[in-house]
Order: sequence, then C-alpha cells, then structure tokens
Amino acid sequence: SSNYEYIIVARPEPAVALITLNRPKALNALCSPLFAELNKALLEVDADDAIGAVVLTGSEKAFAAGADIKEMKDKEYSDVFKSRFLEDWAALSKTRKPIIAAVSGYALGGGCELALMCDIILASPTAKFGQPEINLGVIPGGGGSQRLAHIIGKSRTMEMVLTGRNISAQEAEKWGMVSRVVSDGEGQVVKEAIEMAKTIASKGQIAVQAGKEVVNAAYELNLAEGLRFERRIFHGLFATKDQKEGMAAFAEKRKPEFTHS
Ligand code: CO8
Repeated sequence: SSNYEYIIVARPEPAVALITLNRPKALNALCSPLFAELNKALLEVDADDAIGAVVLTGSEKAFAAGADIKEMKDKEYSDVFKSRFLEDWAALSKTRKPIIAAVSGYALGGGCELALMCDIILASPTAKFGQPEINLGVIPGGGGSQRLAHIIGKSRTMEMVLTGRNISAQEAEKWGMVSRVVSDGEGQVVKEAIEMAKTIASKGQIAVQAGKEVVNAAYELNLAEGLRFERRIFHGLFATKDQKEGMAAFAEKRKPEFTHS
C-alpha cells in the first residue's frame, strides 16, 4: 500500500499480510526509521478488516542482527532517557492481530527480542538466536531478559544474556522458544508461516483476537487473575454471531461461515 524504504509489505493471501524487513546491507539492523515504518505498517494492518494474521520475516541471512549499533554508539544517558529511545518498540506487542515471526539466519539482540514480541515463532534450520549485548557493554533492552526468563527459564536465560552465545534453531526448539524448526530450503519458513497465518485468518476473528489477548495475559497476571480473565472473555464470546454460527455448524455437521461479528 505505502512506499517504505526499510520494509516491504505484501499480501500473499487475501487475508494475510507479509512484512519483510528489507535493509540487507546492515543485516536488517533495526534503525529508528525502520521501526517507525514497521509500526506504521502494523497500524494499517490492524485497521484492515480483511487481514486476519501477519507474517514478519527478514532475509535468508538475517531476520535482524539487532538494534543499529552505529546509531546507538555515541548516545549519552540523557539522550536515550529524554528521547525514550526504543520505547516505541512496544507498539508491536499492542497489535491485536496475531503476528508470526518466520526466522532465518541471525536473530540477535533486538532481532531476537523482536521475534519474542511476536505471537508465534517458526524457525528455519539456519536460524541463530542470541542476546550478544553483553559483548557491547550493555544488556538486552527490548524485553529479552524478561521474555526469555518466562519461556526458557533462569539458567538458560542467564547463559544467553551473560555469555552472549548464540543458540541454534534446534536448541531454540528444544527450549520451547519456537514452535518448530521447518524443513530445509530457501523460503520454506515463510511459506509455512503464511500457511499458518491463512489457517488462523480462516477462523472467527473476534475469537482469534480474544485468544491472543488471554494467552498474553498469562505472562502478566497471576494464575487466579488469569483464569478469571479467561473465563470472562470466554463468556463474552457468547455475545458474538461467530459463536452461534460455529456451534450451529457443528450440530448441523457443516463447515462454519464466520462473519467476524
Ligand atoms: N547494527 C549496525 N550494523 C550492523 C549490525 C547492527 N546490529 N549488524 C550488522 N551490521 C552491519 C555490519 O556493520 C556490516 O556493515 P558494513 O558492511 O558497512 O561493515 C554489515 O551489517 C554486514 O555485517 P558483517 O560484515 O558483520 O556480517 P558477518 O556475516 O561477518 O557477521 C554478524 C554477521 C555475526 C551478525 C555480525 O554482523 C554481528 O555480530 N552483528 C552485531 C550483532 C549484535 O551485536 N547485535 C546486538 C545489537 S545491540 C541490541 O540489539 C540492543 C537491543 C536493544 C533493544 C531495545 C529495544 C527496545
């Protein structure tokens, strides 16, 4: 739809948006203008009723090699504090539509954190995840220490954050960071992510977005609050036409036709 410099927005399926990070010379290092474009594209996707799910990907060599080190290197505390440096990254996690990260190659630092902000991660066998900030004299700043600790536990998170070692796609799968490692082949991870997005987009969209909201709540609320929240959202879905249609279709042994209402 729009003209972007650092990303490409495509529509591989009528109900699926594909956003490709496109700054090949810097291995998709996440400079501020790239993030501004990504946020703008996600706002547009979120507002477009015809789109049910989003795939976010990079290149074969790099999903993203981190925040832009050259842009950061001369900044002072007062600069990063006053400009709320990188705070607008959080916009991505406010997107209501599910985002699937299709990761090939390097997902390092902010690139790993970007993948972790997505809802589902599929990895190519070439994917390498890491938080190498320690080698730069800093620590993760985009949620890496917190999100990883929830997902892979303390010891592995400490190892990643304190040694800076990259982990392989296989390790990421074993540790539960990614849903699965797809089979070999150029473009395979994007292909499978688009298929998954298409499946999600074929469901009732109110239920899909409610499902995303309640799963995310598991990372913010305690169990009692989370269970109550889930049940109330579940109750609320009985006010939708999609619930009537979905359950009637089951009883009548036919396929549901969701109207997202
Ligand atoms: N920032 C800026 N430029 C980069 C970055 C980066 N993160 N990564 C790569 N590039 C550039 C290189 O400088 C190089 O540019 P040039 O051709 O002009 O010299 C080009 O991309 C290609 O890179 P390499 O020649 O290094 O390619 P290699 O295949 O030899 O190596 C690596 C690939 C191993 C990925 C290597 O590029 C590397 O180590 N990159 C840096 C990885 C890193 O440290 N990332 C963490 C950055 S810090 C961070 O992300 C903080 C996050 C805070 C987020 C807060 C969010 C709210």
